[in-house]
Amino acid sequence: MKFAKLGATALTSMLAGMAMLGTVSAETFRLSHNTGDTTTWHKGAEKFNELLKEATGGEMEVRVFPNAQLSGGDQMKQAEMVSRGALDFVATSAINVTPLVPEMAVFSLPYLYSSYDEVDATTEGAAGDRMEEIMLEHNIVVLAWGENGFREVTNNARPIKTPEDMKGLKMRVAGPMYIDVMNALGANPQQMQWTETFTALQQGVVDGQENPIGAVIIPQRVYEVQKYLTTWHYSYDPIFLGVSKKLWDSWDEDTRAKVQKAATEAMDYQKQITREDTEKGIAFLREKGMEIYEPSAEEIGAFREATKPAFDTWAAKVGDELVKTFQDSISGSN
Ligand code: X2X
Repeated sequence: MKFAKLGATALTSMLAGMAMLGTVSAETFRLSHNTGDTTTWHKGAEKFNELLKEATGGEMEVRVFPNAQLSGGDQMKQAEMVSRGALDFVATSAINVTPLVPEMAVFSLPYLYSSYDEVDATTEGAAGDRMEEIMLEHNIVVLAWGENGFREVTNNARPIKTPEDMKGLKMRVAGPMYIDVMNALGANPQQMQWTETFTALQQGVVDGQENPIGAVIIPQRVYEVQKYLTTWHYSYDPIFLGVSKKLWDSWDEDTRAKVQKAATEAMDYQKQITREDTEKGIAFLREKGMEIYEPSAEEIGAFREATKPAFDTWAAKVGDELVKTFQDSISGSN
């Protein structure tokens, strides 16, 4: 609409009309996430904006900032900013929160999960509730769980079929727990921002990385700079949509209900498209020239065995009781 072309009177009456419809008082919140604008993370965040706008008749909207722009490119800093109310919303994955809330590493313990049913039993059950309580102690309200996914390993040196194949590989990792896992496998891990990883792979600064297929590897075109992928499913990484407690506390019941509903639906959608894209993903990656290795149950067992020291170290860090809460939800689902 071109205001310049409207007469003053027309403009005044139009603004009055908008005020009656409640559109003038629109409040825009900021949502940060740490992947690119092609990912399912971004689509889930945009869906949240869409649903929230709809539910509030345009009174509330969310501007989505990808690539951890709002935290100066530091993907681990987003949670801390939401925690102190410097950021409104965040969509990020568990591993990024571990510097602030070490317990969040529980989700990604190597080989904790072996299916989506097990994952859903935790995020939708007592385990998820417990994590939400812990996050709330850090002033982050977890509105809903979405999915980054099972993290698969890629590299440019050789096909990974056994733990021995990992030896000596320079691996980019996202967070502290994965450093220990890579060390257990004899690889050389290096912690690096996700936004810097594509170039590092391209230039051979590192040989490989690990990320989920549907949420990240495909939309961020990792296949353009990586030759080999092994579906070892070694670590699950959820994402969540969170809001600062400060902001949440400022809303009345009705507003909270609308925010909650939009968040739940947006993350359900995000999880669904992530699973669909992951399922179709292997064929797509083969078409793009990647060599995919799908290990057998027995071969997976060897990776589980080799990463056990890192599981034990981090189970102790997050606390045995929390691990047991997760394991109980998991065994209840089988
Ligand atoms: O940095 C990564 O690897 C990513 C995008 O998966 C996370 O945020 C953990």
